[in-house]
Amino acid sequence: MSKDYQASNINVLKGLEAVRKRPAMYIGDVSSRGLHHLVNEVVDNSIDEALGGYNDVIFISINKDGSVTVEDRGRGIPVDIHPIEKISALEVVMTVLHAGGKFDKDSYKVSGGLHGVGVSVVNALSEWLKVEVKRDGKIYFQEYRLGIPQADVKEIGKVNNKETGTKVTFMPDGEIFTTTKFKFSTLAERMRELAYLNKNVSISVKDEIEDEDETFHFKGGIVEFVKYLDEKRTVFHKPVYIEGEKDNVPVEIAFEYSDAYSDNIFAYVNNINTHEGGTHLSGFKTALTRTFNTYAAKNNLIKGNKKITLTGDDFREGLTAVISIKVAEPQFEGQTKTKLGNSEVRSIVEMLVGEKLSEYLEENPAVGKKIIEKCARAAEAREAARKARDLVRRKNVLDSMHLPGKLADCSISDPEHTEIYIVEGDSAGGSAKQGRDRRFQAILPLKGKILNVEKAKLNKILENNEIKAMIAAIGAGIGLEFNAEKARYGKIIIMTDADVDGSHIRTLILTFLYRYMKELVETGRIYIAQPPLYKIKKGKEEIYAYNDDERDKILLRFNGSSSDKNENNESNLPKGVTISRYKGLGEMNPEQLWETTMNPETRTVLQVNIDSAAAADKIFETLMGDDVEPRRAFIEKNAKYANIDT
Ligand code: 0RA
Repeated sequence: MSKDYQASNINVLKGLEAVRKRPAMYIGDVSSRGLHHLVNEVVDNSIDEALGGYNDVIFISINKDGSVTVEDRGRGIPVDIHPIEKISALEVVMTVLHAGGKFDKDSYKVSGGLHGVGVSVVNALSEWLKVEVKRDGKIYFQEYRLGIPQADVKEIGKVNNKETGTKVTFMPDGEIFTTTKFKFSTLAERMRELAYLNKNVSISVKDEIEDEDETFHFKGGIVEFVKYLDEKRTVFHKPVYIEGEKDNVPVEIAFEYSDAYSDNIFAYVNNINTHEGGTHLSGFKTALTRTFNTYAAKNNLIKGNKKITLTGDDFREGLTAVISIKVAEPQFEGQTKTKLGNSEVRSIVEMLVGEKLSEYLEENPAVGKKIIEKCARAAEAREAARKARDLVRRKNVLDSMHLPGKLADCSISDPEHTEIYIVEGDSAGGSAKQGRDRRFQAILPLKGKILNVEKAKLNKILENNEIKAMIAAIGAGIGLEFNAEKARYGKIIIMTDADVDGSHIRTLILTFLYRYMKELVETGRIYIAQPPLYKIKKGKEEIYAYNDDERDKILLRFNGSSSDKNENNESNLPKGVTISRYKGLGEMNPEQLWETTMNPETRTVLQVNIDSAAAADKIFETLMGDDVEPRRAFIEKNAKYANIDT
């Protein structure tokens, strides 16, 4: 072995060690989220090949043994001997940090994920990884353990010269991740999004364990994305599609108006959802308002009430839009590094949208007229809502000085240490009030159904007592005037019964928080309490089970025999063991509620985080729309919001 090889080998080992020592620095975290990020990291490389025009299919599978395979028909990772490292380029790409693009400076490489760390990071965090490359009529192979090659790259077969591609299979390292179980829905959700954003690629996801599979290929790209987002809404026109490129920044936008009250704008930079917005988004908003206002004035479209001027908000009511741009060197800023900072992008997007949208409106005057009329109605409603809000404000209902009567506040006031439980029903609220630690836990019981904010105008929303109570208790305002810094509690914990009604109420509360206090959702301050489903008793011993799996494990421990699916069939139970199923929070006494669900030392709470805003929007729309059937089906299938928390 040459000296050079040994020298570079030491650097490789150091690199891998750094990744394994501080995995979160490279992939964000080591929870389920970081785990799925590994797949995204490999897929991003396949997408890069597609952006360069070299690849049109990606296959992903969760294999029987729990490993994941990502296969593409790109050019295949180069395998020739690297001039400096003196080893196969394939080995360099797989073992050296950030080596992915080294060979390929000119290529149109803008993908690369939020962290953009390369496949070597996936390799370093895998118990084992196998790569197969088809290139130059041959199949090459190499295998690694914890990122370390087990042998040199070898040729293992021949193929047709034109057949090229890369296939990576990896088993995440259980020593690194808190969970190594891949979820079909998490992968599928991201692949659906990628397929909309990259219309030339077909992406298949398969789960060999749960026996699920789905293929995503949308020839209409983001136009289809917008239609999908608005599937359950009534739209006013066909989506407007704008495409162009300026100063090497390709811009693609699709939007349409529906009868919804909120706006739903999804902005992507290099396929990454920029939750916090940035220059591309503000460029779009500015251009939209200006272009429509100019068009309306020129064509004399705003009649009647001359006092009304249309604002940016009016042009965004009911707007569903997808913005997708590519930037060679994106600067990501903000709390979650999802805000685009590149200042040149603002004017690029603004000019392109201004120009192309004016053209579109000249060619499609009927659509233009409909949009302006719709936005003018929004302006009138906004004016009415403002009056209603002023009235409410004058009555001090929104003022945090006047806390709602049924709030049992905590004694500490520093939000850093406090939490509020929003509880379904007065009786559970009563137990929670008695069971809580009153120093830092506040309780707000809500009674009956919460208003569905998806289906109501702002003035109606502000008349709803349960909503007023939440606004006043949290004390940070709502909507555009929301100020997270004023929030009176660090954590907002939603506690509802573990039944279909409970999950409906939880969704209504979440929808309200998502639409009107979004920042709390985005910064991870919303949680869902996890009350137990069962109490299992044997003699004096009492154990709580939070799901069916846990129940079965406990029963197995008691007697070595698991209960049947039918939990009411007593004869299946081990001798002397009883199970009670909690139907509602109200069935627990205050001590039990504290012990199982509220004590920070022993409880588990689910943090609500929205990795895919588009998915969240879709979920709320499905759950809150008029159709009862899909809602019921969804709730039954996803008892715990599989798609919005991790
Ligand atoms: C380095 C250079 C080239 C392609 C790739 C890496 C590559 C990596 C992955 C990972 C998964 N699929 C991939 N496909 C390609 C450029 C190849 C060339 O210049 O021919």
